[in-house]
Amino acid sequence: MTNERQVLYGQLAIGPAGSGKTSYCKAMLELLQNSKRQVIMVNLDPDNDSIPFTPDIDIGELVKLEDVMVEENLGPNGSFLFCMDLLSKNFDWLCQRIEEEMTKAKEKIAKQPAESQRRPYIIFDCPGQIELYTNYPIFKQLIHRLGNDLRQESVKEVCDYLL
Ligand SMILES: Nc1nc2c(ncn2[C@@H]2O[C@H](COP(=O)(O)OP(=O)(O)O)[C@@H](O)[C@H]2O)c(=O)[nH]1
Ligand SMILES: [Mg+2]
Repeated sequence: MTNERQVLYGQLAIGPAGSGKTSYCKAMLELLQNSKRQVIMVNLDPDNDSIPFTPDIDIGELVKLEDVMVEENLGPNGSFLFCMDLLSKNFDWLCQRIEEEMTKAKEKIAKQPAESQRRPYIIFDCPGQIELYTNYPIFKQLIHRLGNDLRQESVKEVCDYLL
């Protein structure tokens, strides 16, 4: 690949709370790592208490559910929506973080033997609250903007895994 605009492939794990999204993301990460693929893991669930992998990007860097509950005097559901609204308003932050992780991933790929060099892959572990998909445009906007707004890369094809 020379001047070709590089394409970033990935998945969003979407489904009801407790349906196995995080477990699925972990299994996908292990599968891809076994084939020497560089993977960028993104946790977008502010209520993901015990993540069984280390996310490269975490919504917790931007906002923490427990802080919102205290500072905004909201219950768990209100705090959750507050966090997602904040993420929506800070979409540029997410794009910037993805670009940073892409740079790191490319540096690692460059050190791999040529025959095992493959494009990085991105996995989003998404929240389970169904109203985020039925009543709010945030995830529709997220997928649309991921395809359009990333300056150096684009998320060209995204598979939604409905669990
Ligand atoms: N029996 C069974 N349990 C699972 C499976 N996948 C996940 N779990 C369990 O279901 C619970 C919720 O899984 P989690 O991945 O956190 O779901 P999430 O809320 O959708 O992210 C955890 O206790 C998992 O260990 C599966 O394929 N089979
Ligand atoms: Mg989860």
